[in-house]
Parts: sequence; C-alpha cells; structure tokens
Amino acid sequence: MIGIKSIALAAGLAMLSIGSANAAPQATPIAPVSKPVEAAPTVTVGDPAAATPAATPAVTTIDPMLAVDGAPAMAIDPKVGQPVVGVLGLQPQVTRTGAQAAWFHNWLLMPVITFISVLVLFLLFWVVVRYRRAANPVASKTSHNTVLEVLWTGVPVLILLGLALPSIGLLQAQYKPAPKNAVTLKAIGNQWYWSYQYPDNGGFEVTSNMLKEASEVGKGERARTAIDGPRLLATDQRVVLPVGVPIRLITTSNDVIHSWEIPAFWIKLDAVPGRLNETSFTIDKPGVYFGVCSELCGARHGYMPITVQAVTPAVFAQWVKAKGGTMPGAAAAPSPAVVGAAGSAPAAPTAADAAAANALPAAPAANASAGQ
Ligand SMILES: [Cu+2]
Repeated sequence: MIGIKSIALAAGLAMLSIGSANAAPQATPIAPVSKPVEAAPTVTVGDPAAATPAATPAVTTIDPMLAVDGAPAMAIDPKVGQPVVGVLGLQPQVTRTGAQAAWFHNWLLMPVITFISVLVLFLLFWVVVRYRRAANPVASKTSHNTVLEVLWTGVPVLILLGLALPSIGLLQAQYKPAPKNAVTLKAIGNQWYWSYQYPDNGGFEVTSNMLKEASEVGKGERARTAIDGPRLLATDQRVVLPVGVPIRLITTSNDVIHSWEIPAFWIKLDAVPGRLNETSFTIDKPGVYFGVCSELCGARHGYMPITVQAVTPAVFAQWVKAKGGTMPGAAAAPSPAVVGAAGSAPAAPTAADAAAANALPAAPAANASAGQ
C-alpha cells in the first residue's frame, strides 16, 4: 500500500520536475509581494472569460501568470504567514477572527496573566521576608477576616467574567456558519498529504505534496527552492483562495485523523474520517500562508504541510478556469461536456462534475453544519 503510494508520488514529482525547470526562471525575480498579483486583475476585472479570447484562443486554459503547477507565481513575504526565527507571539493575522483573537491574546489575556503572576510572586516574597521568624517572632493568631474573604472570592470572579465575555464572542466568531456566497474549500487529509476539492467551482481536485530538498530527490526531480517557501512548509501545489470572499472550509480524512491548520488565519480544524467538520473565514490580505498538519497522524505527520496562496477574486477565477473548473456566477462556458445544460442552473453541472471527477463523493454541505 505504502509502496504503491510512494511510487505514484515519485512519478508525480518526476513529471512536475520536467516543467519546473521552465517555471523557475519565470518566477525568479523576487518582486514585492503584491506585484505579480496586482498585475492580473487589470486584465480580467469583469468576466474572466472575456479577456482570454483576445490572446490565444487555442491555449485559453494556461494563464501566463501561472507557474507550471497551476499556482500563480507569487513571491513570499518572509515575515508573514510563516514562523520567523527569533520572534515571539502570534503570527500576523490576516482574517477578522484572527485579528480579534490576537487582540484578545495580546491586550487582555497576556496583561491579566502577567499582572496576576507578578502580584502572586510579589506576595510570596513579601511573606517570606516580612514574616520570617527573625523579623516576626510572635505569629498572629487571626484565622478569619470577612472583608478579605469576600474580596479574594469576588475579585477573581470579576476577572473571570471579564475574560469570559470576549472569549465567548471569539468562540462564536470562529464557528459562524459561512454565508451563501462563500467559496467552499474541502480539505481531505491523507497519509501523508492533503488533497483539496472546490465543490462550488466544478469540483476539480488539487493534490498537495511537500516539496523535498534538493539533496533528497533524484536528478531532474523537482525540489524546493526559495520561491516555494521554507523547508518542510513548501508544497508542490498551493491551495489558491480569493481574498475578501468568505471561505467555507470543510475538512475530512481518508484514513486517520489529521488537522488542517493555518496559524495566520486562526484556523485549526480536525479532519476526521467519515465526518465533515466545517468553519468559515475571510482572508483580508493577498499573500502566501503556511501551516502544517496539527494532529499526530503517523510516521510522516511532520511532512504534510499546507500552503495557501490568497489572491484577488479575479485571479482566483483565472486559476479556477486554468484548473478546468467553473465560477458559480458565470454562464455555462465553452466546456464541451456541458453543451446540453446551457439553460440550467450552474449548481447542476457542478455536482455532476464533482461526482464524475472524484472517487470520493462530495457529501452535501448541509450535513456539515448539522454535525457541528
Ligand atoms: Cu496528518
């Protein structure tokens, strides 16, 4: 079983490496993060289909911006979306829930915790010094003090209440159901890689494997470069998501429990076999964000990272098209398979495509919210 998987993986990497030789020089100029992204929307602001015919009608699915693996080439900000050497604290948050949580952590929890710890430490020292035997030979016999007892019960209760209120608000924000116009990303854990489906966009699937170091691959195989991201975090295929659009994240697993996590999104959601977990978030800033599987899932648990590339909605639409998918709002476009279904709602071909293209049936999202 593992043997077959690793052979398939090696074959896939080898195939990717053929093209990566071409792609690398294209992406090499490490431009400011936003540059490659901002350039594209001007091409296809309205209907993504409108811009392509002008260029080369024969090769409409390949966007010049896309690297060979289909992900738009985007430079990485080494201080955002990944751990930084020597830096403490939470990663810069790029979702509203993340910002709320970071505020709660940085400006409420940490000050309160620090104050209480320092106060208790001070009291301990004070008791040790002031009431030591030499300084205080006759000990007090006091055993009750009503005012003190009311205070040391009441003050902690007030502190806990002050923490509980924003905490409950944060909990609620983290599990807020996604609105109707959300883009659905289904993350499926496998031993030991992630696969992704876009049920709202034609149900195409993306498989994301960790990129190995140059010293670990055979000659000619694709290895990690600085453009891909840090060691153990870079993947061969990035998950592409639009910024400013609510994302409905659904997780499940094909084998054991995994956990899909992106620290910069304040997202960590278990991927459990036979079950759908759901949450939602909205990314506020374009960029590349890294995460790892966060549930001990086996021997290669440490080698199934997650790479999300957040782009503008227009670029996302281009990417979806390049992957053979469809945008929910767009008219049933020049896909030869859907000639007959011109008038029908976009949802119908989407579901049909998903069922046909994927061995794993796309379970209805309704179950997910019911399960929560
Ligand atoms: Cu895992």
